[in-house]
Amino acid sequence: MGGLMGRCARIALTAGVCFALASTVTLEARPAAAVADTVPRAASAPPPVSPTPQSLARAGRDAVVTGRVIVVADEDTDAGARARLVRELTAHGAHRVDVVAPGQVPRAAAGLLTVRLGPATRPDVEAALGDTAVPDHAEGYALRVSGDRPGAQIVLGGKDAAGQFYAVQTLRQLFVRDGRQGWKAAGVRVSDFPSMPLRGTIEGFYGQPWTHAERLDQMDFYGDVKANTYIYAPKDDPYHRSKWREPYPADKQAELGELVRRATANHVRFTFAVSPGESICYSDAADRKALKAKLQALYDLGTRAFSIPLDDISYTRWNCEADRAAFGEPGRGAAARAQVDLLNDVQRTFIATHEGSQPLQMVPTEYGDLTDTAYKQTLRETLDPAVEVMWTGTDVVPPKITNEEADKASGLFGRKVFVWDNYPVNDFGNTSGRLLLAPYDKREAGLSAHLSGIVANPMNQPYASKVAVFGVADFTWNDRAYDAGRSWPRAMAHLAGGDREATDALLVLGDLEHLAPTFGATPWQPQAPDLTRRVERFWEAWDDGSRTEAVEALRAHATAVEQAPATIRGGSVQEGFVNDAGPWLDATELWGKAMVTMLDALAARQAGDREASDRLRAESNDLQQRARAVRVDPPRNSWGRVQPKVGDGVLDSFLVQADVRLELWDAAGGGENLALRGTATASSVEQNLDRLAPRYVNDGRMGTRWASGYSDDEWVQVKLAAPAKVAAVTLAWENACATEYTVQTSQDGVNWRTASTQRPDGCGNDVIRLTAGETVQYVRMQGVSRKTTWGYSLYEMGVYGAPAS
Ligand code: LTM
Repeated sequence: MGGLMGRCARIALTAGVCFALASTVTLEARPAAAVADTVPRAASAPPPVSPTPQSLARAGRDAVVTGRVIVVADEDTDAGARARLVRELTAHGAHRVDVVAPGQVPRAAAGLLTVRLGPATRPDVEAALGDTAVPDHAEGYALRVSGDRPGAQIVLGGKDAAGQFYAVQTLRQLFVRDGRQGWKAAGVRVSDFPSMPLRGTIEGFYGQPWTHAERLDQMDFYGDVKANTYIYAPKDDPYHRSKWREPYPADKQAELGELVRRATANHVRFTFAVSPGESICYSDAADRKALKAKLQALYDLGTRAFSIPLDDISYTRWNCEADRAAFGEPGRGAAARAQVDLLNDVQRTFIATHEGSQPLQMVPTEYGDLTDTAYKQTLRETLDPAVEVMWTGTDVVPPKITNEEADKASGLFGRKVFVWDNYPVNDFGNTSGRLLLAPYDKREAGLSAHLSGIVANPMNQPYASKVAVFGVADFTWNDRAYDAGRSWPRAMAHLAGGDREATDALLVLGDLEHLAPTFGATPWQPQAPDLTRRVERFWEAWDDGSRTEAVEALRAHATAVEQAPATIRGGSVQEGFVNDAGPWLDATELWGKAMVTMLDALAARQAGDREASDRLRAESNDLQQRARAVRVDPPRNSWGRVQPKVGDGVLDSFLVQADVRLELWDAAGGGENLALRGTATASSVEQNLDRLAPRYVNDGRMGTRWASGYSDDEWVQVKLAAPAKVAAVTLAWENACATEYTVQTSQDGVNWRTASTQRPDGCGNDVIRLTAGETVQYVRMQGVSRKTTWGYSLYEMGVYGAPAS
């Protein structure tokens, strides 16, 4: 006994923690009165908990964390839950944590905080939970925190091991300060469980896969947000797709083993996906053997969940002649027959024979629509009912997912579908230069009734992806209580380690990285909604004559933009996020400075100081040039070394507009984007596709675009509604941009003057300033040479100036 106590005392000194599942531990009791004195009255609202619990109510007093805490646990207590509990108690005021078995809580523990952790059916846990309901639901838990006399007690009872772990994850968010030094846990009763069985991410993007260290960090993050699924499916891991037959080299295999262990400790199912569809011969016994050997290698590492994605492959050709004989001529029905044959075989001869394996998952080749076809019919009728089928929504990137759509998808595939949600993934053309930091949104409450789960396909930037994944975890845990507007700041607070200033800075950045594109013309999340409102209010007030107030209000926000990067880099925000966002932070600081300086220029001009105004305006334009010169370097995305987009279409438009107002100070109504009311025409349209028609170049939307035929000598022009004095032209280029072009103006659309020749060093947002002396009605971008073999592609062409009359 003495030996054990001695060890405990030593450990307590060094690590602050003492584990002793032995029954013989005695403790010196802290005087009960000292504890009772510090017991606070129950505060009104408990701290916010994410994901939002199904039921959380105030109950009794808060429980003060005493210097020594007794944890009651046994061999049925989840190891990960216990380790985390001890860590959290230590971080919140416990200098010593003694872990004892049930029934062996020492008498001397009176007055100390007691924490019981284990299965909800363990007698001491059950008794202490009292009338706090234990949900009859996998991964569910009940939690009771009570500071009521005689002894403060916290009880965490899990329906299963994951439930215990999640109870601790909830408790860790209930600690609040007790005076200056101490901590207490809010007095609550929680009965909680997830609405969806599968919650998490699928690393399923193209481009540079995450590193091993980044993946390990993600597993811890998923544990924190109660996400239980990580599907390993990086398109550019050769052993996942192109070299699927080959085993992982030893070093990669060792990493995967470590990852599986870290996932398991966090109650995350590491799901191994292998994508053979580009080259498999479905009917070939050797290929099937190779596939199962690949799965077996991962099973041996501890993996118990498997997926066979068959997305982004062709079903108009076979990979071997034998498949033609086995399944018929290539086509939707034949492809489905071949796939089902393979998948049923894997489900029945591998999954079903490997103990502990979860049902096989698959991604159909038709994953993003609601059209019934021979392919879906075959899957629906012949795929083993145990197999989970993934679905991305009504498109690759759907603008929304409704209950009706999910219900229809379930009908088409003959089972509840598992959503592969292509947000915040940024591996496709429309996301070029973007970090996607908007909240997870537009998924209808009630989807849990129709889906088996949702996994987000994240960005190549793992830490920046946490903003959206936090929301996905929140939504999938409790879709009916999900509120994007409430969840988003909590995600930022999580990244900022709870620091308020850093959270606010992240929210400012998030607004500037808010645009979420679809594969089509219309983004499903708008760019910079907060800044847009502020700019609109600015121009209204400015035009109403409240110019000083207008400048003051917007300048305060512009200063917040300018300072956000330094705050984010200040130490509280996760370092990985700071690295992921580096180029965007560099650019944001410059854009913010440019905005502050331009507002100062407006104020100076308003005050009659033309000289100061001109100087400040030039300074702002110089800062904008520098902001435009920033590059994402080195790039992690397939879109390469491009300009990081920051509040594009809002912040840069404001600056152009302000600049033009200064240029045309004496002209009435100066500064509008006159192109919006003009008519666009072009020399050609790529493949005569209506969705790339010239009218999309001046519709004011960054998600739509015009694209030309594939030659250098192409142009697009806007005829303004009336003759105007034009001070600036803006061009927002897609990846197919010009390496050289001219901006031409004309009064009659026949005789043209070259106003400027441009040779940009990358595809970004160009601003071309013109001398607004002349009255013109036509403005044209005339291509000279192209960057790619495609044509020219412009999201928007803006023409800023003042009507001539
Ligand atoms: O969405 C699916 C099922 N497959 C691919 C993904 O790998 C890719 O990341 C996304 C976004 O580009 N699009 C896909 O089609």
